[in-house]
Amino acid sequence: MQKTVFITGASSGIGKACAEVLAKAGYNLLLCARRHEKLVQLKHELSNLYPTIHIHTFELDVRHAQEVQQAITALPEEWKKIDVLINNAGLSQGLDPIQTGNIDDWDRMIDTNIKGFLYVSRQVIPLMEATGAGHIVNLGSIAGKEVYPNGNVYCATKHAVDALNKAMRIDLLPKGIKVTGINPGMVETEFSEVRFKGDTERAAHVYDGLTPLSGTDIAETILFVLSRPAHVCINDLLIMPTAQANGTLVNRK
Ligand code: NDP
Ligand code: 8X3
Repeated sequence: MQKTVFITGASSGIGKACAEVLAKAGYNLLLCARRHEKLVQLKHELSNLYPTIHIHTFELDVRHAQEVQQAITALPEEWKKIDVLINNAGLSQGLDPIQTGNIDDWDRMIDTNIKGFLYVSRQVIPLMEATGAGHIVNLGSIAGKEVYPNGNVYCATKHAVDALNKAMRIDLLPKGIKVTGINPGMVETEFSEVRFKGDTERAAHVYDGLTPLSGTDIAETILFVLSRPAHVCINDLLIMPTAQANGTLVNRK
């Protein structure tokens, strides 16, 4: 039977790549993001490529608890059987020392990466519970394992994801729901452009002299994780470009 994956933040980067890779693998796709027009375009492309799968898209800002609750409650019944949740929506804003940090940036990161992640999980887990199975994949980061200069609040949000990933695994143990943390190093997506608020030149320099990971690298890893047998759960994965040793050390040519 075809499985359904719900991907948050599927309009670009890792989330979009997950949609592409999992569509090819035969999953039905439930996709959300704020930029709904991008999801509509993606649906169009993937439906043409893979006519046997079903795709449902909706606009959602994960920062608003009530909006999340209403959107998921309002899903057509056939879309409430969710086999896999990929908690991917997230962002970084700014790269400043804590003493001069921008409080709006902090709020945006905390509201999206921690609170939004929790709001979506809170609505989806009971749906999985009802079916007695499921797999939740949480996008953490190397920033959730280490702290790097000026990463302060972004790193804190990803450390929270790391803690909640472990917490979910404990709480959901009796429910037969798998929980996996995927923690990438540098992945070239819209991430740096968003961090630097549209400064494309600054964003492009992040990857100077090295080959970063691509969204597809992460999506293919997630497909591997999802395709393990029922008795196997990959709990936590750290995945880096070969040219990156840790949160601060990269080898640029
Ligand atoms: P992108 O900026 O390319 O994608 C981020 C996605 O999140 C977009 O689809 C965006 O959609 C969505 N999103 C952001 N805010 C919200 C919101 N409030 N509500 C709903 N959706 C939202 O970056 P990445 O693909 O790189 O990031 C995906 C995840 O991977 C993030 O959690 C990030 O922290 C993590 N990560 C990224 C790494 C990297 O180096 N790129 C490394 C490690 C982890 P829209 O704007 O349309 O709402
Ligand atoms: C994104 C990777 O190194 O910018 O989480 O924190 S990093």
